[in-house]
Amino acid sequence: MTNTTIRATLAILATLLGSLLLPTRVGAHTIISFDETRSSGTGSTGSASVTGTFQSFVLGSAYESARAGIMTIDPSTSFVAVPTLTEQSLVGEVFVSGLLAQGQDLSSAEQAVLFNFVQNGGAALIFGELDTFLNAANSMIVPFDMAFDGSLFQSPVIATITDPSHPIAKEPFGTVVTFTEAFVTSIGDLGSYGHSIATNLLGDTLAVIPRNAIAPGSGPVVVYSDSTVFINNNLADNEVLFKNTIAHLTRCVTDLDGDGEVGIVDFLVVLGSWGLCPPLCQADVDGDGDVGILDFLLVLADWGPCI
Ligand SMILES: [Ca+2]
Ligand SMILES: [Ca+2]
Ligand SMILES: [Ca+2]
Repeated sequence: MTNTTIRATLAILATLLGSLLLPTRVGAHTIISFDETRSSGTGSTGSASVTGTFQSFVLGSAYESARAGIMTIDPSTSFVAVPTLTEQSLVGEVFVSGLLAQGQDLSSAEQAVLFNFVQNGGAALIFGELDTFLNAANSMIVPFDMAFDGSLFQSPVIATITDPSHPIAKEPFGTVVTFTEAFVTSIGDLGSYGHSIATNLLGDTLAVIPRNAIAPGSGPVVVYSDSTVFINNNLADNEVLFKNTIAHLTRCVTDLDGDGEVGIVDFLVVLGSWGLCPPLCQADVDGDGDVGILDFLLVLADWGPCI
C-alpha cells in the first residue's frame, strides 16, 4: 500500500470508530473572574473617568451581552466571582480578567496562582487598559513574560487582524478582519511565548500563548490590550471575534484546527506529525512529549461537536 492509501484507510477507520463514539462532549464550562471589589473604582480612560461596579466580567452590567453570548455557545456555562486568586478559588476551566481596577494589582502570590493555573492546563483571557489601569493590567501578564506599554487616547480605535490563519480570526463562528477598541494600550512585550494576531496604532493589541507553549499540557492565554473590546456597546461590532475567542479558550484540546469539531482534519494533523514531535508537537494532546497512539485515542474519544 502507498502512504496515501494507508492514510486514506486510517482516515476511514477513524471516521467509523469516531461515529460509534458519538455523541461526545460539549460544554459544561466554568468561567471565573474577579468580583466587584477588584473590578470597581475610579480611573481615567482618556476622555472620561470610570467609576462603579459594572466592570466585573461575571457580575457587572458592562459584560451582560458577553455573558449572554457565552450562554448561546454553551447554556450550561457557570460564572463564578472571586475576590482573590488562590489555589482554592481558581478552580475551573477559564479565568477572564475583566477590568482589573486601579490599585488592584495582582499580588505576587496571585501571580503564582495564575501562572500555575495555566501551566496545569487552565485557559486565561486577560484584558489591558490604558493610563491609570496600566499597572494593574500588567500585573496579570508579567507572569507570562509579557507587558503592556503606552496609551492611545482615541475612540474608537480599529484594530486589524495580522494573522488570519489563527483560529480566533476564522473559526468556528466566522472570519474576523478588524475589530473595535477604545482608549487602548498595546502589548509592548510579547515575551518568549506570545504570538501576535492583531495590531492597533500603537503596536500589538491581541496576542496568544498557544496550548503546550509554557509547559507540556499548559493551557492557552489570550491577551487583549483593551478591556472594553467585549463590553455591551462594542459587542455588536466584535461578536464573531468574541465567540471565536471563547471557543478557542474552551474547546477540546483535541480540536487541533479549532473549527469547533473533532473530526477527520484533526485526525490527519495527528497522523501528519506522528513520531515527529518535537518539533511538530501541536498534536501532542496529552503533552507527554511525542505524538502517538495515546493522542490518537484522545482524538477518537472526543469525536464530534466539541466547543
Ligand atoms: Ca479601553
Ligand atoms: Ca477540528
Ligand atoms: Ca502524546
